[in-house]
Amino acid sequence: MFIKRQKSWAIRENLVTDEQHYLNRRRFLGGSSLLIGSAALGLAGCDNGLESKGGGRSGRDPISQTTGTSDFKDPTMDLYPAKLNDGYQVERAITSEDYTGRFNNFYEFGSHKQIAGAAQRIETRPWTVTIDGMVEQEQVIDIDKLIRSMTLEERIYRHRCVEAWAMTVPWTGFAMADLVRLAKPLSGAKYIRMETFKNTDWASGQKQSWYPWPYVEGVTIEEATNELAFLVTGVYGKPAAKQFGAPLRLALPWKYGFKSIKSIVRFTFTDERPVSFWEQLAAEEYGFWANVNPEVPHPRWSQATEQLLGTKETVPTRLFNGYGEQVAHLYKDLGAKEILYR
Ligand SMILES: Nc1nc2c(c(=O)[nH]1)N[C@H]1C(S)=C(S)[C@@H](COP(=O)(O)O)O[C@H]1N2
Ligand SMILES: [Mo]
Repeated sequence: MFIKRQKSWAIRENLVTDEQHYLNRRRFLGGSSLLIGSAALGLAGCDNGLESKGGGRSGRDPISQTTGTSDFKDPTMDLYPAKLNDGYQVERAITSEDYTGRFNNFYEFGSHKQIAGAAQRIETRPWTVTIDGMVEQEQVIDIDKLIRSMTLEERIYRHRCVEAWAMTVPWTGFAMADLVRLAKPLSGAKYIRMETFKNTDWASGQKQSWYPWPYVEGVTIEEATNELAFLVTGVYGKPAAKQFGAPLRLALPWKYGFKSIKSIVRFTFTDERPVSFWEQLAAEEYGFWANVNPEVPHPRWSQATEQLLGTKETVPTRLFNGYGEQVAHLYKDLGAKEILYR
């Protein structure tokens, strides 16, 4: 079933067949507090036990298969699990890694969800991150040096894809504000443009020339320094599996998921608003702001509700994905539609 190719929108079948896994997870969590992070639970390594009970996966161990970590030892392993920051918890159950690790958007590897196997081709070491543009001094930083210069913590965030599904994930990482501090932007800089790797040996999707590779995203500096903007190095209490966007991806929980760019190689500080990958393809559908807003439908579907991955539950969508308290002030001069587009 996992191997079967599905249209990117055909998530229903998956959601139904995964119910068993979800229930197991709930039982594992004891139904008491669903808000506990993987640091507290020591979740890393517990998934095998769940897997054997799950059924429907023909006895494989899909997590180790899809993460393909056997011959690669992550040099930052000793930093996990990081301390849970309990200022960032949510009322929803954490979506199981068994689900989120196999249902991904990563167009570099195809326009369907089952890219986890193919994504193992990313070579996450050596890896450098370039900080350039309107900064005091350009820097090319080794990823391990960067990670070790930051204080990692775990945060549980909701994630809302523009396709109307949602998940709840325990990310590990550091505040994007700390990267901005490290970059020392010049006073004229207003935006940060971010880029994913470009490597057709790894990512066959990047041979598709009708897409404007590399994947690009952008935020204002105010957004980047908002407390919620989080640079992710790990998920589920361990270094991020490649399909999640290792070794460094963004999490902007109040915006539609496509803003949360994966496998970042460059941060460019600029006074020009960046044009994102999706904005280049369809600006009327995927605007710069892309803040979650139940009142403004996508041109082709409603955004009023969202389906929780791994369950049959559909819940109302919340403005700014429920993070208005932290971010609404950034957009006070924008109208309902502008909150999304413009
Ligand atoms: N480089 C890159 N980053 C990306 C994407 C992508 O296709 N390429 N997809 C985005 C979308 S649409 C979503 S919903 C999230 C999905 O993250 P996940 O696979 O970890 O759930 O990644 C975002 N970041
Ligand atoms: Mo998405």
